Amino acid sequence: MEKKDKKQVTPPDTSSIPFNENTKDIQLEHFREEGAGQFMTSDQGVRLNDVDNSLTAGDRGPTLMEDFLFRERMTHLDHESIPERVVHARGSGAHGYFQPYESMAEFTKAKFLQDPNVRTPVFVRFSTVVGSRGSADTVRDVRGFATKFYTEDGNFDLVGNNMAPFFIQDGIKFPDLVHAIKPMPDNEIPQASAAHDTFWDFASLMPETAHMLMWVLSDRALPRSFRMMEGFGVHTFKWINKAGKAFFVKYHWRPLLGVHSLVFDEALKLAGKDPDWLRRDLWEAIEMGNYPEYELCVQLVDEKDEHKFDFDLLDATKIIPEELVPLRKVGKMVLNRNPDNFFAETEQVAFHPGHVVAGIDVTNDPLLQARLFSYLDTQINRFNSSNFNEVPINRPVCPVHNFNGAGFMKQTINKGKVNYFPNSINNGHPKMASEEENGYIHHQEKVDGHKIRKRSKSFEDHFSQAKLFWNSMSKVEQKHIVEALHFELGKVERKEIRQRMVNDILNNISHELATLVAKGIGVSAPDGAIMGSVKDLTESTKDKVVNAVTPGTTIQDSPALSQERNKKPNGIKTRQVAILIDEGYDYDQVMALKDVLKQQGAQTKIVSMFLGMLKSADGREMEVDKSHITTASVMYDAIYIPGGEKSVKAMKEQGDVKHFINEAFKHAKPIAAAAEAIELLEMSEMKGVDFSKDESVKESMGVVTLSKGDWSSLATEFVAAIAQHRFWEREAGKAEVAA
Ligand code: HDE
Repeated sequence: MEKKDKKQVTPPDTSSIPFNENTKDIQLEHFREEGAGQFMTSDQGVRLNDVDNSLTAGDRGPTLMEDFLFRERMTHLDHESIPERVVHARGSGAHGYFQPYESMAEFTKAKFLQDPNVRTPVFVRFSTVVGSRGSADTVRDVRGFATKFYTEDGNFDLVGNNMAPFFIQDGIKFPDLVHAIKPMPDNEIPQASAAHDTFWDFASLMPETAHMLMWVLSDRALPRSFRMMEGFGVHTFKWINKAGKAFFVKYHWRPLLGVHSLVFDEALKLAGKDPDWLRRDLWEAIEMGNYPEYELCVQLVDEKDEHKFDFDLLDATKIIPEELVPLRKVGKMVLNRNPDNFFAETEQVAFHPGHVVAGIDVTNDPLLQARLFSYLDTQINRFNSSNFNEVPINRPVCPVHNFNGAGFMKQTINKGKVNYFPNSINNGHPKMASEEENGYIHHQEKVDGHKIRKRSKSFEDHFSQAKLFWNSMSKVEQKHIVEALHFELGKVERKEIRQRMVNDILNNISHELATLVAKGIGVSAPDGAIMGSVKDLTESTKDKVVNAVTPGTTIQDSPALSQERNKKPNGIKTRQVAILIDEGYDYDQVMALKDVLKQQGAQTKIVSMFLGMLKSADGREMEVDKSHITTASVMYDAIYIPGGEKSVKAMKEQGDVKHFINEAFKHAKPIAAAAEAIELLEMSEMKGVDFSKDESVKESMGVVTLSKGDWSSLATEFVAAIAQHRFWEREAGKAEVAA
């Protein structure tokens, strides 16, 4: 049982950055227009008099060809969309800023990382990968985490994911991967899901996917919120300092609210109840001033240590375990403004891993090299023009002077007679920048070899890190991976694919995993472990933190990979709590918890059968926020049911209330009840919970109750339970994994 000490609830370590008088806030002055108080005009600025009626010949006659106003309006509608992104089509964006904690000059000359008093504007787009633009937010999938830094030295794009490795090693396999995971080519089924024959056929034949599969099958594929999700740059990049010294660098984004996930059943239900779950959560948090915050951290490796690892730093299916190279904090990103226009900003933002600034360079990772081609190419397809960089959301904050501009949708009007270089007519301007003037200079690297089409030998090991991931999970997380495979492979119609996944992929990761999965998907369990069982490892190294390991060491357990084992006391800020009541509720019991939850930064919603004002037992009134039909337990992190004889009696007859409670319990969420409301819980399906009553507050498997006495003690215990997020002991017994 993984039980944390509940009393240790302290606010998150926000490592705040003071906004002192010297702070320079670089402004993103993009062209924004508001229609308030203005006349409506045509595209040419002509004031309009009637946009309700077409120009017709007579009262009931045909529309005239000459109706240029109608044609202008209709043409715009007909052309209102651009091709959706082939992957990462569904996304949500936000503006904010990034500020370093200290100068990184020792490692990079990138200007935005030099001065802790400079705030650089950013735009972030979070996305799902597989589904189309209208698909649901909560599906099992990788999430994109792409950040555009508008630095004084030009735009830097950090185009990452919420998972640290990737499926494949060489970009030439990307079209196959995308085709396999996208819906089937004949019937376009299923939408936004990997659970079909083509994806698992491909995966079962491609052992290099093994490590990433573990991540995608883990709880990380079901983030509770974009605000509670890690980000990773995936590839190894390079930083170069003023002296020309290079360091290998891996990027990590750490959310200050901690990393939390949904359970799969909850994610499936949310996809129907609120397909915009993650988008709405991000938008509303920013509107309410609860700005999402992430710390940028890096793992830095000296160039001379490149070959000291038992994997290749250029292989994007590998991570550098944090126990080998610890994370170093660089600065903080705060997302504090919603976009004004979804299309103009979130849809039109164009990222590219090749958008780098002086002090940052790419490496020879073959996956990254392929991306350097693909992103420019895909933007040209989306915009039908190479001038996408002139669209406001993509424009740098620093001046742009070059001769690239002609072509579709040119925005800037460049003046002068010269559009070539070198020239003498314009005194050689615009001119080249020297290294001292922050001119971009690629880091020099000796490259010498034969032209070959062959994978490097150092890329051959596909299973060690998949094993490491499996070994590092808590028991509950391992159980979730097994259940995810029961679902994903259970949807595969061809038995030979299911069997191949078990024999050729899973059994190479863990014999135990392969056996548990085989049991649930109707195929035979493999005979024996091909590469040795991990059972002993799982038992012996679990919960031990391995520190200060030097490069070259092979590690068997990385607690940092586990969300559960790595959980920090992050408080309950922005958690959603439903308070279930009906007429005759106890007003004081509602307010006692509502006030404390609010103080701690959580949000409460009063839920009842119908909307409107609801009378308490002593005649005071309260407004209902959500009716049963408009909400569901899956939209909350926790629930509270106050007493009041009449209220509880009414709710005992309401199927929706019973379902609400049972579902929250099944999803391992904290539940609190006061006085008579405890009877409601006793009637529910809460196996194993201790309801024996006394006069002090009681917590049993995340169910917090108090029959009478001081309601503030109920509030304190409930806050501690919400901070724990989920109570996995309720899942025990369902499928004992790795036991
Ligand atoms: Fe992408 N990817 N990708 N990708 N990717 C795109 O570019 C591609 C990869 C990622 O919010 C596309 O503008 C190739 C890794 C994000 O606008 C496209 C390869 C990582 C986004 C493309 C990869 C990513 C994209 C589609 C393998 C994590 C959304 C639309 C060689 C480091 C950005 C677009 C946004 C989008 C190609 C692999 C992250 C087609 C060829 C690894 C977050 O260009």
